[in-house]
Amino acid sequence: PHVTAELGVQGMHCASCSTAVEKALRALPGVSAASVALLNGCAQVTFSRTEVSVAQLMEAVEDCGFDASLIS
Ligand code: 9UX
Repeated sequence: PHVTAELGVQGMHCASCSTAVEKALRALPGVSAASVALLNGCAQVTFSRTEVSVAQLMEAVEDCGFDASLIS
């Protein structure tokens, strides 16, 4: 079953930042949707918990050069 998590993404300053984070999240196996809001620094990610973990989602954000936190 897919669930949606909300991640905080700190340090994004332009649309290229949010696009890069979206691409990185969507490239992960098990992620079916990712939407990153630049202005409020928030990412909504829909994923299969059997295929990918929240820790891995946060790792992908951090590999883009941003700080990630779990909002809900
Ligand atoms: Mo935009 Mo983001 O010029 O690290 S790509 S600020």
